[in-house]
Amino acid sequence: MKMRQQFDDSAAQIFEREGYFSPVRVITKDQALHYRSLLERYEDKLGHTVRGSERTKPHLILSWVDALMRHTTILDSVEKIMGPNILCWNSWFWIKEPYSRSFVSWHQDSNYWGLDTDNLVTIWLALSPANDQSGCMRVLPQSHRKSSLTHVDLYHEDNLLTRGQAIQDVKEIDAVSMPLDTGEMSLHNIRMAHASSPNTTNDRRIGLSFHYIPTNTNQLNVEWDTATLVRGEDQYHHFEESPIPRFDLDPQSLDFHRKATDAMRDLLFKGAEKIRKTV
Ligand SMILES: O=C(O)CCC(=O)C(=O)O
Repeated sequence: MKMRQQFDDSAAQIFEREGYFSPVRVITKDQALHYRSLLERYEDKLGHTVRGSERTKPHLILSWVDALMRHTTILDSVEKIMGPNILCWNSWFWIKEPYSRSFVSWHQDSNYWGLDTDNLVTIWLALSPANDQSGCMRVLPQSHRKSSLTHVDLYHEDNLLTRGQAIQDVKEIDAVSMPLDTGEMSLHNIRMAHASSPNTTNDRRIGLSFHYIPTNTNQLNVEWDTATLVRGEDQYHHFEESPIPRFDLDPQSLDFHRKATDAMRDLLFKGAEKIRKTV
């Protein structure tokens, strides 16, 4: 596939056919380094690197993540895929420390997010170099066209996925890497099978993902879920509208973040209780 730097109409056609597109420049390297320094300042305040619920929905408590979630280049790209009415359902930090064994097993997010849309787009923004050495994402082209693949929960301490969900019969030879320079993003569909390997470099591999859905999406697996309207109009109100942090760690947002990340944890473990007891 020819790599382009802009998500234009022909890129949108490639996305629809292949299930992914990469790379697209969103911010300059210097801007990305600035955002990385804000993340690391937050980690200094926490006294540890982000973990657990701190990885989930950081746009609710960090105003710079909220701003990135609304970046025009990102939203213009997403609009080409799903039209003008867009919610951001979730964001996540995906960090692999230098020489860490952290990995992500092959999985399709559609399998456990409970959303009734095939149109969710994940944006993965690199705040440091993501390449084969640092463990960039790999995808199985066109896997978004296949019906749901069978996953098993393998619970591995180095797996960045909560349950270690894994598709087992993947032919690695069919996989394609999505290397990103600092400040670039990749896009992939919710049904796309994807994975990543450990970081063998001396720098952190830092990704920030945003997950956008059309406003008519329903949450089928839990009673209560949250999302933020980032463009257009929401005529459906299927999700509780999230408050916007006025500044980093806005006390008004901290409680909401706690409730929203508890709900997300329940969602991610839904259906896994039986297996959980046996591991
Ligand atoms: O960061 C990674 O390596 C995997 C990220 C991922 O699974 C996702 O963004 O859905």
